[in-house]
Amino acid sequence: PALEKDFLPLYYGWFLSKRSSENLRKTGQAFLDELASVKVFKKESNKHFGGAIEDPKMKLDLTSYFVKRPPGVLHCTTKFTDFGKAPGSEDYAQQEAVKSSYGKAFFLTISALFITPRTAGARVELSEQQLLLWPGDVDVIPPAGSLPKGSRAHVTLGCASGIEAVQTGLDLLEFVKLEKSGNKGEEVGEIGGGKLLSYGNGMWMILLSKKIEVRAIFGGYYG
Ligand code: ACK
Repeated sequence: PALEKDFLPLYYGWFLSKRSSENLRKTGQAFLDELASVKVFKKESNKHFGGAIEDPKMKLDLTSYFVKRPPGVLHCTTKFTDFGKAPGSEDYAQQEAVKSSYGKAFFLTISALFITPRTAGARVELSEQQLLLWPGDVDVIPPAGSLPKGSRAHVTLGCASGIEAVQTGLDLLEFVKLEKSGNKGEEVGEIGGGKLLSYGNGMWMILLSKKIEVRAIFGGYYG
């Protein structure tokens, strides 16, 4: 038996393999490049992504707009434990599913990519088994309240200057909240990977016609 409490990580999550990370980054970049050349997006983008364009005649460079990109391999956070300081950390770490899955390999399904004026991310569709590792207290957006379990599951691909990565999951919850309230997004056409939806306020999502499977190891990040 341990004499001291376990040292908890900064966060738990699934860490994509190097190859899956590279592929997902590439797919994300291709999405940004293609989106930037879509007419309706260009028309709208001045308003929401204006910071990225100096000359309005120039193509918006979304890759440099989302200038803060996660270093190393990409991940999907399950629980942000903040080295044990975050509420519910100990409970989460003690769960049987968390302990028995630690270090195990998974396939995650990416069903959509999204951007907002703050963040770019990939939406993760969790299986029943994967939902066992999902905390009960993170799919909450005040004042709308709780959204279905796993609603927040995402991989951050990039953040605009001055925006922290925590925002990506909050932005995804905002999409889900809009969906719940009847705004399923306006279909504005097909681009390379699937159906492009506009939710207003600079929120865009592409529903992948072919979902992406990524390999990932469940574990903790200690920084
Ligand atoms: O992109 P992410 O999911 O958002 O992955 C990073 C990771 O933890 C390391 O910063 C996420 N994160 C940061 N703060 C929080 C928080 N308060 N709640 C949930 N996730 C967080 C961040």
